[in-house]
Amino acid sequence: MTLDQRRNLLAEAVLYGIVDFGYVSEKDILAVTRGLLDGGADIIQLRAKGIGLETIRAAAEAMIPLCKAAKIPFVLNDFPDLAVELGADGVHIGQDDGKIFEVREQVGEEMLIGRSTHSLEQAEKAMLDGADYIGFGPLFPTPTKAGRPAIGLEEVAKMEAKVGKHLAAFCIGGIKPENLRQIIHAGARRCVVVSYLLTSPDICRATRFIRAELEANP
Ligand code: TZP
Ligand code: MG
Repeated sequence: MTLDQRRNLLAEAVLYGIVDFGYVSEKDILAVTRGLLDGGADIIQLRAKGIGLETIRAAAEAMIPLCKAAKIPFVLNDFPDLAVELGADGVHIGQDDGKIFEVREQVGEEMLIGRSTHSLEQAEKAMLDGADYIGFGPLFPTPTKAGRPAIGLEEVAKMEAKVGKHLAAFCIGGIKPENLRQIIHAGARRCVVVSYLLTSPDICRATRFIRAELEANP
């Protein structure tokens, strides 16, 4: 995928899915990835905290062909060097994973860089520092990132006006059908959903539902 294709897909993206080893066992990686893709996720990330590099590499190598076939960007959480080696479309880094310009030097000009942000200030800084997209959250308390205080919904509109106008900004954290309308009403246009999708009995159907809601409420 060229950089232009990656950027165009990102610009259109509304739903970002994550295959998170906290919820998915190794043997289910492919089925879960397929469920997210078939349900209409616009981007897929592999997130594997505390997992050995070889296991991460194997999971990524299984997921990448599926993402390629679906023409959906594959993003690796952490590990910029491995992202380059795998030919990932993007790398996602947190606030403690170094400066964006340093990661840019590692991954080159062709790869998307996403940054986790937890406040309006961090979101603006990530944009100015050259992130291609941001995650903004958690909006609600979430077991996926336990212990991190929720931002709350008042910040969403401010973030969308200052940052989301200029780059893809995905709201994240505790998002599920029960609060989806609420976040859309607060101004969110794009989101990342992890635990709700990954613990759904039918991942494809759950993904389709979230996507349809996001599209129906622009
Ligand atoms: N960053 C901020 S909140 C979060 C991450 C990775 C977790 C999102 O997962 P969930 O299960 O959708 O709350
Ligand atoms: Mg990280």
